[in-house]
Amino acid sequence: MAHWGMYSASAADGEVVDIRPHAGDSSPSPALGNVPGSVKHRSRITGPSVRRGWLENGPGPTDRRGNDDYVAVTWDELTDLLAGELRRVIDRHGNEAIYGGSYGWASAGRFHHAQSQVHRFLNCLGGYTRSVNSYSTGATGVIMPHVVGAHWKMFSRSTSWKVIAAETDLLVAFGGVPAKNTSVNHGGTSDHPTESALDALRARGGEIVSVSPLRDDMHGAATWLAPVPGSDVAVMLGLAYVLAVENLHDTNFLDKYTTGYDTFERYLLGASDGIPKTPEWASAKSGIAAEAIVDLARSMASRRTLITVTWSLQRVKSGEQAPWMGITLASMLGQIGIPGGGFGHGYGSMNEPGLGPVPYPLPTLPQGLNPITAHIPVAAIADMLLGPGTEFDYNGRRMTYPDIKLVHWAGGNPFHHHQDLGRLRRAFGRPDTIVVHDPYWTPMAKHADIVVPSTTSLERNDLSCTRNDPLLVAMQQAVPRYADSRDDYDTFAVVARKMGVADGFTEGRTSGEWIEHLYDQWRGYLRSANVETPEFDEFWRAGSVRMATEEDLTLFADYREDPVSNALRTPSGRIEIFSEVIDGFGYQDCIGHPAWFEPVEWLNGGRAQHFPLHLIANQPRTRLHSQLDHGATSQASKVQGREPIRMHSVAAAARGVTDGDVVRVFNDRGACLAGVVVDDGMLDDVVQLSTGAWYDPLDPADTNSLCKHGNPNVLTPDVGASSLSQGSTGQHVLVQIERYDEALPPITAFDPPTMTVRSVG
Ligand code: PGD
Repeated sequence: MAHWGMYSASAADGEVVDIRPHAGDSSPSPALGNVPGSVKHRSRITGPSVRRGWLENGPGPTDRRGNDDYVAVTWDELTDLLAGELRRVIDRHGNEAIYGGSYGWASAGRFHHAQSQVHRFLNCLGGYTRSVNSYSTGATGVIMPHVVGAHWKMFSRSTSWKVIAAETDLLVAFGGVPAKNTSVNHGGTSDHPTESALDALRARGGEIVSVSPLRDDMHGAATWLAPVPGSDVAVMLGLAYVLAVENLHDTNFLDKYTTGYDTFERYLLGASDGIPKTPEWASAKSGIAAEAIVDLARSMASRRTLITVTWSLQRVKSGEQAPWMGITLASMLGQIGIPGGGFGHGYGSMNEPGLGPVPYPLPTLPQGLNPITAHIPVAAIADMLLGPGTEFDYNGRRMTYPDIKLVHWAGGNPFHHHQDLGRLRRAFGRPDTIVVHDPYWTPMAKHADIVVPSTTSLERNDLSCTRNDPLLVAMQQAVPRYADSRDDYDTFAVVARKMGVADGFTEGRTSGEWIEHLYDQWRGYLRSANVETPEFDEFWRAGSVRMATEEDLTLFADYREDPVSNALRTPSGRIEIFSEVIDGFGYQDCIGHPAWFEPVEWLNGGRAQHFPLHLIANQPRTRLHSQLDHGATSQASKVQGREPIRMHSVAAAARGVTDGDVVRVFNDRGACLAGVVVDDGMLDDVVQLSTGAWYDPLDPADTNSLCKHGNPNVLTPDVGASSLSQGSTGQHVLVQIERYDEALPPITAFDPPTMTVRSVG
């Protein structure tokens, strides 16, 4: 099982040579094609390694990270060095000085889950500074609990695809429903039903309107409205205005199930700020014709309508507003809680929304208790490292960044997920020590001082399952451990022993015993719910066990049915169109109700005079994030070895470039090369470059170096969505593009660093 789906593998000579998708998968992910050849790829870390400068000079801030040689050490040496450095930092600076936030998707599997392992290990040592929220839903994760009293429930208990296919007459999808993203699911998946559900909706006569700058954000036929990127909230306000002035809004629903509509309406109609949010006003912001907005609003009010908002719309400055305004608009239509109507968030952002949830707890490795209270919103890592002691706002609190001396990372690649990589590199120069566990020499591993070679999930046994999939799967080892790599669990167990906390960490179990223990524990839960499952050995032989999932869900149906007994976990118990709590925070950039905030990175602002193209830095279709970027499917998409950038023919012609050319994409933060694919399925001045090409600096000594390979995060802004959430805003950035006429530098991202012989022992 992988995040991109279930499959079986054939292996020869320690390498996967062929894979077969799960027979029950209706639309297997193309990313499966990256797996063959991945075990022994030259970018694997063959054994424990230490950065030469760290080994020779000891811990401390340095500008050599990302630009140094490595020295191979033995496992015993690595254990001594790692245990000694953790002990030094804890004794001298306290556990708060360890940043163990360690964000990242790592690989599927309930036991060998890298974050759970590193958190459990650090908790045994007395804790660490942690991170909260995610890069996926950084703004949503903070705003939605204020508005509907929940966050993850919006996805895991979303209206089922089956219900949408059968009941929805009009699907209005802000950000579309990009099928490429549904090919992945955190923790794995055994089926990909999105495309067939959309086909079934159409076959029934249902209509789809996709509001997105990219035509292919919607699978199959749809009315395509292409707004200026970043203007969706203005479009939604224009739609809401029509509903309000034409009396098409459902005042009964608003009275019974929501709070604060009146205050919002004063803003909508311009009574509170002097700006009525008319369709003409929305048109001026978005470029969508006012008549189209009026027609759509009327059409929405006349039919069973589901409004969806993708997660990408909240991965921008003021990202809280799109989901908040989406649910406000759906509240005005009054169809929330009715099958096929209402609101959805995250369809097309990951496979999970629309799939039936499992009604039991899943097998889970306990992470222990972290007594350290220091934490940061996850995307504030560079701010924290560069500004120890600095104050910042987060969700109504004034907090202070801790002084981090040691960064301990397992299972993530900040050079994929973070923004403004030049700034991140400077931030990574500040701590005394960076420890990275990864199977591959990713750019993050090449910035580490202590490099711990991990196995991949193909080299170990594990259990896999997710909240919204019926199968608990026996992930069976396909190949032996590569070279001198180790499971993260075994690494932590040995270091824990050295530091005197082995009992707490391992509880006396090997990894095999843990897997069986977690299964048996889970089996016990199910038995108490009168559900029988096979003994572990039988399960392992069979390869999977099927669980019942809840089908035919409608989001908030229970709330609609009984808003008193099933009150939402908000202060009012209702959907908060106006939040007194948020209003009370007094933030200028996130007020008490959904509102339009002019973006910085958008085509209608002053910055566009310098950088006139709007780049959408979205998720790739050929891989998961940066994982297996060297695989066959990902490599086949590259243009002259560079990440493809899609450009409209008008923008391409204006710059004298055509299909297959290499261009330099730049702004005042950085620059990267990319390979042109001309595509008119977008506005003239929109370009699209996915995340995930491994960062590959032309000059590793220069933190702001050109990336030869096409990583858009050298360009994106490292600013929080707002004072409320501080969520990541990596989705949108303004750029300029020019043809690259110099000799093409070779791609070196997948080459291991230079290994040297140590000069001091
Ligand atoms: P991955 O490439 O999945 O990216 O960012 P994330 O850091 O999750 O990195 C996972 C790493 O784990 C890989 O290096 C892999 O080799 C390693 N790994 C796999 N298995 C194991 C294991 O068993 N042990 C260890 N130690 N390591 C392992 C994803 C993040 O990026 C996310 S979720 C989103 S939604 C964001 N999206 C955007 C965006 O839309 N636009 C921009 N510009 N930037 C984004 N960044 C965010």
